[in-house]
Amino acid sequence: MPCEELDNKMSQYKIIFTGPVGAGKTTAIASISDEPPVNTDAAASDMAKKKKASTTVAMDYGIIHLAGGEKIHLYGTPGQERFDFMWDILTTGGIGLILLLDNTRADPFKDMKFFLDSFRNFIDETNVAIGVTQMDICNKPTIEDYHIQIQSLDLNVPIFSVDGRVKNDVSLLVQSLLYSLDPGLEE
Ligand SMILES: Nc1nc2c(ncn2[C@@H]2O[C@H](COP(=O)(O)OP(=O)(O)OP(=O)(O)O)[C@@H](O)[C@H]2O)c(=O)[nH]1
Ligand SMILES: [Mg+2]
Repeated sequence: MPCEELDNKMSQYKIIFTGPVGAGKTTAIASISDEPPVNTDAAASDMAKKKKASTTVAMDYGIIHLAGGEKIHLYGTPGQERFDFMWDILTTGGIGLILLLDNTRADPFKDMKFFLDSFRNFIDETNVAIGVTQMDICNKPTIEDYHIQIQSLDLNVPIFSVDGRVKNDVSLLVQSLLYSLDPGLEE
């Protein structure tokens, strides 16, 4: 079989990162990608009062190469709701969702409910794992508080504290999603 055909037969998976503005989606994909990531960040004037000067306007893209030749494609959504037309486009064909939440935002539980609701159809068909970022800046609410909120929504979702800038943190979050999809993957 020609190498090109063989390559096409290797498994390819797609994971989507979402969450509010500044949660660290672009940063997390850049941290974990095995190839230089693609991003579509643009300067945003309404972001001036925030700590960052740019925001994603279409998507982020990165890729993880697994030992067996499989590839995990990573897509990041824009956080701003005015670009929410991209959300459906980006989830098509995905196997799971990573929801990043920023613990310094005014109401991270409200953010969590909003994104779980916005991606409800996709989550119902796949799975979700949650990473809470910026806990080094603001340590409340705690991960335990998130667990209590999630239980009140009658969901069972892995939740971790992650720093989007730290490859190992993001990697563990991705692994927890893959494991919740297929416990056999742990081996
Ligand atoms: N202190 C701290 N900074 C973090 C952490 N995670 C990410 N960051 C920083 O927070 C900022 C996040 O920015 P982005 O990665 O652009 O956020 P985004 O989710 O892509 O935002 P949008 O594209 O605007 O929706 C960056 O400056 C990161 O370096 C964390 O856990 N702690
Ligand atoms: Mg971004």
